[in-house]
Amino acid sequence: FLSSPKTVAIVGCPFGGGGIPTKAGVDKGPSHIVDAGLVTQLEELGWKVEFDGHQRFESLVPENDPPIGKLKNPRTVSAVCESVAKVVGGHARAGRLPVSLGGDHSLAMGTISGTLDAYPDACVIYVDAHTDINTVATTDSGNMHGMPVSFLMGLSSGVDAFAWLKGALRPERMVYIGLRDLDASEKRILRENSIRAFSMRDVDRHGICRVVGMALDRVNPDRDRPIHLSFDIDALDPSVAPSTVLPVQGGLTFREGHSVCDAIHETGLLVALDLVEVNPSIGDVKDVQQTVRVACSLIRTALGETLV
Ligand code: B3U
Ligand code: MN
Ligand code: MN
Repeated sequence: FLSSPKTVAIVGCPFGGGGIPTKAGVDKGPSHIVDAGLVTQLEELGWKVEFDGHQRFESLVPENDPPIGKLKNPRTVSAVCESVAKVVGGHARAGRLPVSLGGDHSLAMGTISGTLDAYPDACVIYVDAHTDINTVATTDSGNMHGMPVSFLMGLSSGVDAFAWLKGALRPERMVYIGLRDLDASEKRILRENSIRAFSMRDVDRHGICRVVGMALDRVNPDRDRPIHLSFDIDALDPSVAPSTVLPVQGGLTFREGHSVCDAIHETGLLVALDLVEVNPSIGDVKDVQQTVRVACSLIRTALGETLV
């Protein structure tokens, strides 16, 4: 295993095409997070920071993108994610730690593919209120931010537009933390594929530190695999992070969210990080400020900030 990256590459992904069409604005998340001072904050932690700019996806978007089955904007989502995979994979191969800012969580198809290209033995810790694992066959909404994991695991095959996606993520290399809002179809997919999932009930029972420990034991028993942390801000309770599209009561507290990031940092194995689903169009100015501030704080903690 390579020595841990010393340079962070911030990849702004202003994309909402996989989100809920009536709740626009998630594409403005990255600029808010960067404008809040993330680059300086990470430099102060001792990182070299390369701001890779906000990606420009306009030229990739097809003029006409009718649904494929239920899937909304499928060619657009695919093209954007393929591009993100190349950018993230490039940074990872160059020994930098990509921090991808969303944007909606369909982007995970790109970010996680990029990580797996560079580190085929990587594992994924997916922190979310949702499993985002609906397949082409099970999705009700057709919103692709509810589906990235099924594509990454090869459970949604047969869509030509996504032929580039390898589906190489193995179920035993991925684990969820923070779940509390699953479709019945998603519960079945978890069972059928033996995917380990820690819900808020597990956090209630065991405490967040034990949950993260058990999650790592599952995907990284010898603590020798690179880790991709994909953090959906809606894993946090809406009282902590209100400006997001799909708030669900009963989420992680401010400290619990940070404990996850802290524990992952402590492994020394973090190679890529996503922070997604911050939507500055939701809530008032204070809500947005609070959510953006929490997002920056989670990122800093995952990258080594300590309290004392
Ligand atoms: N499971 C629902 C709602 C949803 C879950 N996660 C996201 N959305 N991002 C769906 O639309 O698939
Ligand atoms: Mn998500
Ligand atoms: Mn979510």
